[in-house]
Amino acid sequence: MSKSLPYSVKDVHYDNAKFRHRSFFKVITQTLFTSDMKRECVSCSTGKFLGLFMIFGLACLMLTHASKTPSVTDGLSKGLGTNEEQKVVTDVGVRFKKLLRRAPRLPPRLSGNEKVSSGIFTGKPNEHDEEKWKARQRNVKEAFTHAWSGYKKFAMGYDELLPLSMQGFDGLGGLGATVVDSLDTAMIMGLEEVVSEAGSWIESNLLERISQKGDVNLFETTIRVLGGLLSAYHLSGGDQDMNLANTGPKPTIYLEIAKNLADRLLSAFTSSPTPIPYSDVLLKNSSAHPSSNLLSSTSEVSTLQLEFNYLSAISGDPKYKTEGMKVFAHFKTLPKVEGLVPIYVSPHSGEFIGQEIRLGSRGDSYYEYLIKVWLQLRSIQDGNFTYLYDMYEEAMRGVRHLLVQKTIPNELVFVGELPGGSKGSFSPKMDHLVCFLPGTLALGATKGITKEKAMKDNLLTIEDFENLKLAEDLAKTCFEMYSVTSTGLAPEIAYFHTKDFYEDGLGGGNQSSEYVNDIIIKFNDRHNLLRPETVESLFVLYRITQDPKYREWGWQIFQSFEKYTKVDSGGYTSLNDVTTLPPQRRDKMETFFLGETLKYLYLLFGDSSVIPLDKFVFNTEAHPFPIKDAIYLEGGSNMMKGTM
Ligand code: DMJ
Repeated sequence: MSKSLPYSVKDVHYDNAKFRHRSFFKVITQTLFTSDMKRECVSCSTGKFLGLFMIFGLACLMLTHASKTPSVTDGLSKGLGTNEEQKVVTDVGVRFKKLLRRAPRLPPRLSGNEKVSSGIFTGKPNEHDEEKWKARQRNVKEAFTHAWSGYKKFAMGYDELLPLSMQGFDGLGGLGATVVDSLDTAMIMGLEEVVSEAGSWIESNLLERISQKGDVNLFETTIRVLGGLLSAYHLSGGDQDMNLANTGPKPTIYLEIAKNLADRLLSAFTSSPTPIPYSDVLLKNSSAHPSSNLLSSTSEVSTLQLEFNYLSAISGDPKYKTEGMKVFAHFKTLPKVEGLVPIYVSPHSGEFIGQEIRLGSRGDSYYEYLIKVWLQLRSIQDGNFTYLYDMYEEAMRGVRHLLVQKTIPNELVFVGELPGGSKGSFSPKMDHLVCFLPGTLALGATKGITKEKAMKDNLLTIEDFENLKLAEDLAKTCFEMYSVTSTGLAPEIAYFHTKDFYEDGLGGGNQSSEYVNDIIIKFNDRHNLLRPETVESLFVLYRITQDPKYREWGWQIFQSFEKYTKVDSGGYTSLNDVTTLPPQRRDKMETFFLGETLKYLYLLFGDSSVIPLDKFVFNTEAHPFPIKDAIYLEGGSNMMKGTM
């Protein structure tokens, strides 16, 4: 990985004064000094004195409100703001010096990006802003409490709440998935009562459920239940770093259950004749079998490793990591299309099946885990896992080359699909699931630190900049998929108007959106399942770029969830159609609304030092695991021993 370029040439195009924002003071002074009044004033000596006095005073005002055009320095320090930076803003002399050595300006940011922005970046958000975001964060916490109260009242111990029919439903094998998926969100939010209720339920019921239940999906159980237990273990003080839970069971309880569950899940690997695990596990007798079409999804078999690696690290038993990592080692050897892979793989032959390539369903988190597993393991490796980074980089080049297109008429950037592989035609279709990608791209570019720091330390390559640019462009498209609808909520799938594709009369319903002709929403795709991917990306992009517009976008989305998905009796519900008002409701609260959507919104509106992205990696279900050199060292003897 080259570390040579401080920034891409693309980032310093030109300085076009026409587009630059002019402050109120500039407008006043410029008007004043070109008017007759100015000429009359300077024609007498009092006038001259007054004129000079005014010039001096106005110059001071201009300097203290110095040009708000985003410059390299401004753009990068936005939202950061130390006390020192704040002082500089009010210190005319220092400000003047700063002005003299101002770095080249970035291209102006225009239109859509600015329309919901809270203002031009001026360094640290002011006190009013901070209070505003704290209040908004409290709103998210209240939403979580409302969601949990509905679940507790009507569905405690079931996988999911059906909020309209006010009952529980076991759609994920019957392990009380909502309880486990919600627990670490409650810990992060400091909701002790929920931590205690969820923790006690887990302690009293989960082991028994695991030993008695039948079929579960390997991937869903790993990311939601195993992932939830592992982050609860960490956040409650399991490996001693932090303790966000003053209540609930001891961390070793979570670890014990996690190991029991993972031991059974391992049968999906050990029963398969290849390194590709079967998709389903019969928990009660630790046996596994393939799905009905005999295939596994590419994303499913490659989205287990963060969890299994961390479990190996904290249990001291390398078997979980060994099995999980065989999948990636095997994928490394398979042929790909510019790093992109088909969405099905056979556990019997170990080969990819079919040609279909997409970053939506069945493809998505393969790409996410390539970079996240590398981030998790990179500090202990002797280069052993560099291939993951290489596979990720190659895949992102493939995305940029084969899948990225722009819409007509407004040039929204989207990531389409190749239903027939590289030789088939391009489909301008994007699942909402693809909206995980902006966050992953940004994380992959800076490795979790801010863009400002990465640039200062010369860490970004041209490819990193290209990935960051794509991340920002795509995040905007994902946000517009919400804005374009009548409800302000995104559909499950969107199509995009291109030179080869358009269908009339299928807009999102919000006629005031300028993208109503760019985004096409087919009848069958109009539902919303309370999914997290867009707010996940907004959270990561806010942490990395510090651009406040991502918070504002997140706030708009949150308000729409509040307005259209909240159920009075408790909980939130999926919708059938986001394009009509009032929207028809679906009667299901997915576990990831509590595990992911509300967690990411809460973190987006909060202090950036909570769960920092260079010290934690979030699994695909938003459960954070620590990245610590020592605990991931190869071999059981070097791993931190479970404290049981
Ligand atoms: C979650 O279970 C995970 O984020 C997964 O990777 C994709 N689907 C859902 C959320 O939409």
